Amino acid sequence: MNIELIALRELKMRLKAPFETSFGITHNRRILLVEVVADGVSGWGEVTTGETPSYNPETTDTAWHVISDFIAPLLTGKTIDSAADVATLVAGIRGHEMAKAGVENALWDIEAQQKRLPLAKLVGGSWDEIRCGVSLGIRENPEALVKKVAEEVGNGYQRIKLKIKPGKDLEYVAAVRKEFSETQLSVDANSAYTLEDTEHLQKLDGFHLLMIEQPLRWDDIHSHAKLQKQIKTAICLDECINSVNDAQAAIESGACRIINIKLGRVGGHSSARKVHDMCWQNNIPVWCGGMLEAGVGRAHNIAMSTLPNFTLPGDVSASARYWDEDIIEPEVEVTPHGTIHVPTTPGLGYKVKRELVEKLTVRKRDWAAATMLATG
Ligand code: OSB
Ligand code: MG
Repeated sequence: MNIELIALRELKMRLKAPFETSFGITHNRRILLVEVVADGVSGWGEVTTGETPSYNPETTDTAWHVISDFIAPLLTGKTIDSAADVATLVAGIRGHEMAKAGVENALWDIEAQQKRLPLAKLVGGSWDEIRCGVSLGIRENPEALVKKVAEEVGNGYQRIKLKIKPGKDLEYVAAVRKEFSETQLSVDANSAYTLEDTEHLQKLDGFHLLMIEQPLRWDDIHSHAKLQKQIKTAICLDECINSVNDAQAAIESGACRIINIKLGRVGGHSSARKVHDMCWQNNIPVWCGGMLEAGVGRAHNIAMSTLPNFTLPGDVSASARYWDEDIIEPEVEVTPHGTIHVPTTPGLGYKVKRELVEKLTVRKRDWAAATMLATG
């Protein structure tokens, strides 16, 4: 694959409803899209950073910087055998997994088109339908949360995840569990607690939750291992897992019984597959986490979720939950039994709506290989 062009753009997209986590409220997304052209074939990737460095250290602006000043100049004009080679080429750049993933994943889309394979098949997936859950932001009161849960259970979602933080936890979970005794429920703390809250967190054991996601510090596997020994509820790590090495450290130390794989957080499809395999070999089930993605990121998440050890419902849900109009067609839709049918056409399986993308773009920059400039 001869990388002829890399185009980076920022889109401004308004969420249909604000999303509140323990670290803040998001109204508008600043989304970076990467389009790569190799051998005349165009592929798309999405950078899944937040606007602020509160989930992980990356932001829309750090990714813009790292892609513009390091990744795009490094890759433009290079010839590679497969998309997975991108990870090796950018290995000298430390961290910035989401920036790297945005570019690497665009090349996976291209490789899948060239091989006439759906992306899901190229990454090694086997499911033809994936299981979906929803992640619900923090609400003003338990009643409002119960109402939202009822709506999403009614839509067919197979697992409901509640965002929690100190002061907005037990009472909310209790209210939901009271109304929904059979529903698969989990909670996500986004690092809002410390080991000093152990006794408090033990109280969650009474609600037979599927898991508690990332209760402690974003970079602290060791403390999660201590906590897991003292609570019955399975810990699922999110923020702590940026590589297969992190997954191994977490598994070997007993820091979690489940792992949430986010394609951006681990650096793209090649790394995600390694994390998946490490978990699979150790009987740790995985599921696909979400970052309030637009359609391109969502499509990549669907492909990844077809790997065999993705046995728990992920946070990959319908486009219409986030956007008035998504940037892909068809939009991502969820069946009444809470699944998404995996596309079977080559590449991403969804078409990027170029006109809409253009309309939403607030800045754009591209890099063309020298040979391409010469030939126009
Ligand atoms: O921790 O999973 C998380 C959104 C932004 C940052 C972190 C997280 C989330 C979500 C939303 O839970 C998942 C989604 O619906 O995309
Ligand atoms: Mg999470």
